Amino acid sequence: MTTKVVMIGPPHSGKTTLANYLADATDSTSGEYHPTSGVRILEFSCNLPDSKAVDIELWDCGGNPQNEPCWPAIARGAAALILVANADIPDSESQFLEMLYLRFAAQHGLKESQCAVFLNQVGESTEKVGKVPAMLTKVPHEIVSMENGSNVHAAFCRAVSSALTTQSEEWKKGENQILSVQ
Ligand SMILES: Nc1nc2c(ncn2[C@@H]2O[C@H](COP(=O)(O)OP(=O)(O)OP(=O)(O)O)[C@@H](O)[C@H]2O)c(=O)[nH]1
Ligand SMILES: [Mg+2]
Repeated sequence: MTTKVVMIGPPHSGKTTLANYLADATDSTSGEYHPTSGVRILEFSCNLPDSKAVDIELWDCGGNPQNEPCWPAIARGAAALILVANADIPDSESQFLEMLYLRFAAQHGLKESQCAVFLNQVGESTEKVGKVPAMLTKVPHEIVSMENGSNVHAAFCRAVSSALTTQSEEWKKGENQILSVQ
């Protein structure tokens, strides 16, 4: 079974760069900015901490709000949501992140533990880390940096592992509820 993971966040926050890196795509180092129009889907496999390999379908969404008409279709059936933000979280991005969380997680029944905020530290690591928006304080968040490489893979695997654990707990709860009314 393939696990659908949706990655979204403000434009230019580094989603495509991170997604290419995770999928080992060859064009990950060009450095040029090409805004993602709509969504790109990358497929790869991920080794979870319990050594289980999981097939991933990573939906790298363009952060431009003009893509909004596609959001419900993109969100449908996702097991995990990764919000990517610039590590300093400018005020202008805070509300946008909260809105994305509502649209992609809350409205589709994803629990906090099925979501993650990646605070992407671009360039030198002296950049100040901003305050996580109020609505997202209970969502696990991690500082990620392409500059120091390997923590991106580890953060991604942790997010997927947590999402899948929660998903199977929710399924079990649902089954038990059905059995209890029969
Ligand atoms: N040096 C460096 N540059 C980065 C890093 N992450 C992103 N960039 C650069 O920042 C720019 C934007 O990155 P993208 O990954 O295309 O941003 P995006 O979030 O996919 O943007 P949209 O598709 O418009 O939503 C590109 O020029 C990248 O090369 C990083 O970790 N280090
Ligand atoms: Mg992009």
